[in-house]
Amino acid sequence: MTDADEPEVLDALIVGAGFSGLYALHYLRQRGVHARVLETAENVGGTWLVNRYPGARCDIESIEYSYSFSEEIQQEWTWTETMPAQPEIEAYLRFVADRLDLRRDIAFNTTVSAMTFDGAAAEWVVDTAAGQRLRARFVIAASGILSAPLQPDIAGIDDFAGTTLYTGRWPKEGHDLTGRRVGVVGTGSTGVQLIPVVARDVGQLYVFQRSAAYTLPWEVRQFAPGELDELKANYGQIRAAQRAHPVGAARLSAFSVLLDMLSRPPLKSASRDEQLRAISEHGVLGALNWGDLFFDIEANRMATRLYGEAIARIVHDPETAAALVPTYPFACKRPIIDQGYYETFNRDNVSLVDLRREPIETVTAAGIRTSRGDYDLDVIVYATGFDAMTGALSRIDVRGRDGQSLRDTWAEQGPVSYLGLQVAGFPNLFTVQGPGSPSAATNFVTALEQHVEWIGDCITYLRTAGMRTIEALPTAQAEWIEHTTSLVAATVLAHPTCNSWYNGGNVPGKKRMYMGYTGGIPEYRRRCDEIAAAGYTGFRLG
Ligand code: NA7
Repeated sequence: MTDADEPEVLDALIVGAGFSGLYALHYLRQRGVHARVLETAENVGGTWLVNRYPGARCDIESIEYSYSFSEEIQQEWTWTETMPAQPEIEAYLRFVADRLDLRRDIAFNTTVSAMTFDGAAAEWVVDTAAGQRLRARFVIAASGILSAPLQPDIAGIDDFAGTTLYTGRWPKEGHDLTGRRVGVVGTGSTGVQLIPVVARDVGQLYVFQRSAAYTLPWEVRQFAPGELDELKANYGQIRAAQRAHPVGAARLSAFSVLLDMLSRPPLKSASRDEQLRAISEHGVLGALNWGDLFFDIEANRMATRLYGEAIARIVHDPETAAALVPTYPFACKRPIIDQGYYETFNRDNVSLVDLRREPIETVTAAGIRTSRGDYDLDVIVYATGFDAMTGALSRIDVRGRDGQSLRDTWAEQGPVSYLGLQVAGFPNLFTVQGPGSPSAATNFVTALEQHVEWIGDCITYLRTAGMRTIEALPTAQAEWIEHTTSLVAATVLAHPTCNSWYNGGNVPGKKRMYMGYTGGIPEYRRRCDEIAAAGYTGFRLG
């Protein structure tokens, strides 16, 4: 890196060394583009490096939640479990970084604080928190969609005298919870994964639940001897099926369970006997496995009631069972994979604190005080989620044409973007998995490979054609957002009671807008390819 007076001009600067940033570096390198990665953390891995909390796991099968671009990598790497746990994903990304010799172009412990577009030079000026400055023709924001943790707005949070842990920045060396009095705040995917695991060790666990979760019980297992080899021998077919699949994962995943539901009979037409048989045979999943829940809010509410009956068959204490029933529509939040979540509430050392009935008043030195009383704790774990999709970039002072602020643009207009690839007013800044792209509504890895390849090919095209800039047109952006929003308009995702990180409803003050593209990756890829082939329709090239 150079000093402020003699800035190096890179062809491309990549922000983040997670799944997206690593592939972006490799893809650009292969095309002779001089690129460099800046990464806040001390190693590669992105969100899979810092979310080291007990129980952290992906909800897509390992053989599909992995890069498809390299036959060598997919043959050489060995997954041990069907759904990969965090340590294995972290190790996989380290392996990839070493295998492709990526580290020499990554600056670790380097946080980007500001990025300013210099219109005259058609370059980005990138400043780091340590005061370094770089210049680059293009910036690729591979800064992650779930990488900006939300600091919960709870009074007295800093007054706690015990240990405060955040799932999104879990200590590398772990934290021994054996015999401790532990409070967990948050029951999204993270809380639901963590709670059954820590419950086995702690002395007493209090689960502070503001919104109950819908979960999909799941069996995760080790691969049987020879099973992975057989899968690897068929990787060509597996990847082809994955590419053709709307969610970029053709095997079992949280998404495939949801998609399968669409072809089931409607709940509204099911007899009471059929409903009860469904929960007798399939537990909570039986309550949700119906075709009309996504589009018919009444059917969705019926499913919630049935779901409550299924919980009551598992959880012994009726008050706890009732408190575990969600009050918002199923499927408006990401479905959660669960291994023994409800059973955990039958343990003597686990208590549910229903914040709908007794809200948190303050954190004290001794623990958490709700409207009903004090819970004395040794450790508080916050599993309170992320400012998704736009959070990581909004934390950087990004200035586009004429000093336009990206943070302000998204605050005022909502999380706008053209294709999730660029925001109008910010030339030469590409976002991997930006809002309005398949991203979180699909297998993230399949989606990011498509994004990285499209961006890399675009940069190569511009260089070959002697062009210096590419910029999304506001009209194209507006049409795209209208399109992505219209795709979910008739679904529960757009229901006013749906508050999730998908629509920004989990962040106080964030403008609500569904931030995914639900038309499926193949259709999205077709549109992106068509746009590129037509000379980048909807973009201004200069
Ligand atoms: P989520 O799914 O956003 O869940 C966060 C949880 O934290 C949720 O239950 C929240 O309740 C709760 N929360 C947030 N702030 C507070 C405060 N102040 N008090 C009490 N409870 C609070 O995040 P996750 O990390 O679990 O999962 C995110 C994604 O990561 C997941 O979908 C996977 O794709 C991976 P709320 O619902 O807002 O009432």
